[in-house]
Amino acid sequence: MSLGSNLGNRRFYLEEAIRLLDEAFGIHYKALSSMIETEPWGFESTDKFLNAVVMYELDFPDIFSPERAGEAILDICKEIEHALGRNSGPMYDKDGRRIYSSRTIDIDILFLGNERIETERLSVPHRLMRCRDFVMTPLREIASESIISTFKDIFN
Ligand code: PH2
Ligand code: MG
Ligand code: MG
Repeated sequence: MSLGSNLGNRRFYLEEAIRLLDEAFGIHYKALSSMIETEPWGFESTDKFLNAVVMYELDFPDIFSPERAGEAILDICKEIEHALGRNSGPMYDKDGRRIYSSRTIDIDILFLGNERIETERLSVPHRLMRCRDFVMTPLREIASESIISTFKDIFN
């Protein structure tokens, strides 16, 4: 998962998000990248980001489809974002393009094992990560061999 904050005590929000993810999943994360300061990507703001990537080793019952597991994880991410004061949902311009804004915390799913998922709410692997250094730099620190070899196009 990718974590980003550019409002308030950014390190606190990242650490608190990780603590709440550990609590929600009932396990400690498997790997955590360094926290890096980055310029806002895709929108104008003087508020720089703190970004990190965290990895969990999650087991879902076999009766869960990857889509259902992914959406359950997405719900957990959204709940934690809300609990940490992220107030607005996604906004779009008149052409349907995403408008980004500053936030206390953003938690995005990057991969779910080797799955590829497309639902109305979720695309996995995350569509934009390969053009986002703020994701790829911390991700490269912790990505498993299995993820790197399955998604060579992303890591190239
Ligand atoms: N997240 C965005 C848009 N732009 N820029 C940086 N540096 N870090 C982010 O986490 C980020 C962004 C959309 O979620
Ligand atoms: Mg995001
Ligand atoms: Mg998000």
